Amino acid sequence: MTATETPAEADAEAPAPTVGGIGDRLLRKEDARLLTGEARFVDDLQVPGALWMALVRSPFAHARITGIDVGGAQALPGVRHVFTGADLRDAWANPMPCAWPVTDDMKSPDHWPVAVDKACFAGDAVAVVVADSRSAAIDAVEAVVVDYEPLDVVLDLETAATDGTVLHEALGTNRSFTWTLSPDPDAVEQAFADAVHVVSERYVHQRLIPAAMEPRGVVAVPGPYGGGMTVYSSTQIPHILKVMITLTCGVPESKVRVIAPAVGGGFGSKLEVYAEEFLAVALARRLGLPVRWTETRSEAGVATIHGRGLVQHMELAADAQGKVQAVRAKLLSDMGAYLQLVTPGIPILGAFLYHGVYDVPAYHFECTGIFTNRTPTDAYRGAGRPEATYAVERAMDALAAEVGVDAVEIRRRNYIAPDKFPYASSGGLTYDSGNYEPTLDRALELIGHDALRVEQQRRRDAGETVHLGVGIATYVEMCGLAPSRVLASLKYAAGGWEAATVRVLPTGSVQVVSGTTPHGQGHETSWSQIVADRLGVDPALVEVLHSDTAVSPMGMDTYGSRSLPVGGVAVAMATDEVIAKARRIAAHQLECAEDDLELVGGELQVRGTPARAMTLQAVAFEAFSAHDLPDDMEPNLQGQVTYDPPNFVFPFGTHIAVVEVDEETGLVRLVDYAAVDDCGVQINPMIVEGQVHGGIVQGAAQALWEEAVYDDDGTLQNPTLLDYCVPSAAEVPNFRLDHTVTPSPTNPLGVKGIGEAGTIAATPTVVNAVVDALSHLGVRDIQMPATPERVWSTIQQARQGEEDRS
Ligand code: MCN
Repeated sequence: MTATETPAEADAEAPAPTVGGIGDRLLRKEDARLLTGEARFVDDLQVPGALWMALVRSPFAHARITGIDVGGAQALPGVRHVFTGADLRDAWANPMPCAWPVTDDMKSPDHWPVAVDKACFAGDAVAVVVADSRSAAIDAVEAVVVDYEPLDVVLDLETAATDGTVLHEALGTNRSFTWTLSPDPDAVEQAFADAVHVVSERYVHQRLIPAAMEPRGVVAVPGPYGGGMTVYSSTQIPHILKVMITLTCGVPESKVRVIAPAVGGGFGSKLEVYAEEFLAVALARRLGLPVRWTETRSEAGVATIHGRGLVQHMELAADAQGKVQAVRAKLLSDMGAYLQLVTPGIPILGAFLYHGVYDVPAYHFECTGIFTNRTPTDAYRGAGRPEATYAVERAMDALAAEVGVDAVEIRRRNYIAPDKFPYASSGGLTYDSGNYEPTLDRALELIGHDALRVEQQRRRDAGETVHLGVGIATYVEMCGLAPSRVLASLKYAAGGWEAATVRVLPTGSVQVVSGTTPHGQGHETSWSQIVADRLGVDPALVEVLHSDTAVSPMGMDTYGSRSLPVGGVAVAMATDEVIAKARRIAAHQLECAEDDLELVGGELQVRGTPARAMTLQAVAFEAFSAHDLPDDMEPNLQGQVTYDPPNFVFPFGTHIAVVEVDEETGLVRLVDYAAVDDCGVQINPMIVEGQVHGGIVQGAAQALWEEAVYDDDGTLQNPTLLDYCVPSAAEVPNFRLDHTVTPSPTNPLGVKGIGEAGTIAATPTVVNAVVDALSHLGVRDIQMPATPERVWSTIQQARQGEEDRS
């Protein structure tokens, strides 16, 4: 398949897949152990003799620490030690890392696992208790007496940008960096000067709490290497964590083993290295005993990174027909109190996408990172790309209103035409493949768009007070992080490759070692399908090992919807190496030319005489016994690949939401939703749909329900799930899903990622629907989340505005 195909066309053409091969809806191998309780999460681990750690956290968002009295806590039963930041100063080889210094002059304060002089956000650790039991450690936290001198807080981004109170005195400013992408500033100026229509909007992305099902946890166990450390962590990135433990704690890397056991979701929040991980290692080292910690839910609200948190100024310049000629996006992005692992890079991941799926000749993007007295921000599902998609898709609706056409028409006029791919965007990226209009057409059909518009008008004409709104967004995202050279040009410290080993064991089963770290995405199933499809074996014969740096020493882990387009592709390539080697062995044994062999159903057969054949199992045993191999061949049946992709991949799609908004109460109900996504070739359509389902709910949650709410002193008001509104199945309708298939030409599987797509699309889709429902009342925008109170107030303001104008 080379062009876009609907599923029906693709099925008609493709050869029948093997059972459990590429394209099959194989049930997830992982699920039995997850559903039966067999899976072991960090907190389930039995570690004899382990001490428990609990952290004393600042209740103030900004306060000087003038004294800490640990005496009372130290005297409590079961308490072994209480350490302050000063006590631990010599435990660190370096401050905690930020691996993405986006500009040469980026400012970053030293960030220690336990604060020394002052606390910079409510939740910042100021001391740590080590005790025999978890309850003893938690109780002792209450007995540590800390003297604080509260300081003025820096909370508002726009105020902080102009300085005033400076959070980190040594930096002299709250601005960490300004990053600019402006390939042709004159062209942008000219386009705005010539524009017939200009849209200028300000959008605010509230902070979100990632709220993975499993809070974080860590266990650090001295050994097994002399002077070494085994670390169990609920992390998405065991490989990166291993490097960072060495850099921060000074344990030689060859002596560190990191294991991510079963991990209950992360959504980017576990693409992180945290104070508690370094503390557990440092304390286990100092005390010579295992040290462990499990986060509580309300602790997670303040101590695990937050997502989003930015203000966008978005401008479009368009001609008389509404064809966009230039985009100008300026951002203030909330870093929180410190830079975590990739905090400054998050807005940069969206920087290239503020013109979205539209053919826009001139482009300007700039982002300033601001320090505030709040929990640090970092990657949260979509990381930069939901924000970009929100800005452009909301602004396109505003442009439609300005030009006087509908949301469908403005998009059709501006899409990048399918014959322009690969498309060199004005932002500097090359979009690999795309065909946007079929996803719009199919989504309109699925949702019954024309009938909805009739019903919307009927309700308005009848003077009903529950209004119908239809919101549309077409998105494109860049994922499959990433070509290492591109990451280098963006100043990201690490590479973007992925490693895989595939070996056929002597008795015929297949072992895959992957550098990816699944935490809900079903890699064991997908990777088995890729291998089974190529080898022609049963996927049940394939075992996938991962998430343990001693088993899988090479890897770059799971984030940025990279696992399939980088890690899965590496698995496919390693399988091809196995096949090439098996051919040589079989040709040698069967005394034929390699080209005469074909691989059919797990057997290498001589073309035309299928009785002359060797099963892969027989070939593997020959490789193992090594009695009669071709000259110069190593005795194994194994392929090993480290794959660095040549480009990102660019999934896309169109989502449509239908909402009902009650004018009298402000209540919004999400009543229907259609999503037509294109992630290239699908390995397992059922997993793809699951990813889209979860993604949509997460994106809709930003639009309607979720927000980290702070008071004026910088205290988080809703850290628990009683107050923080994570939606359940009850809040969402059944989704209508379909897809098109436009393969990526940049990898041999033709795949693109899907892990973040739903979240990227859903937020603007739902907000567009809410605004559409109320547009006849004069509402042009609404602040997220669109809670009943906020919707109601917005309607009143719009009414007041209309009255003032008349
Ligand atoms: N897939 C497929 N065919 C495609 C694309 C994907 O069959 N064309 C399958 C893959 O084989 C894989 C799954 O879909 O089994 C997701 O693949 P991919 O898009 O490569 O994404 P990753 O595996 O790299 O997952 C990361 C992504 C991110 S960045 C976040 S955040 C996220 C997400 O995945 N967090 C999740 N999905 C999550 N799902 C769960 N349950 N929990 C999280 O924390």
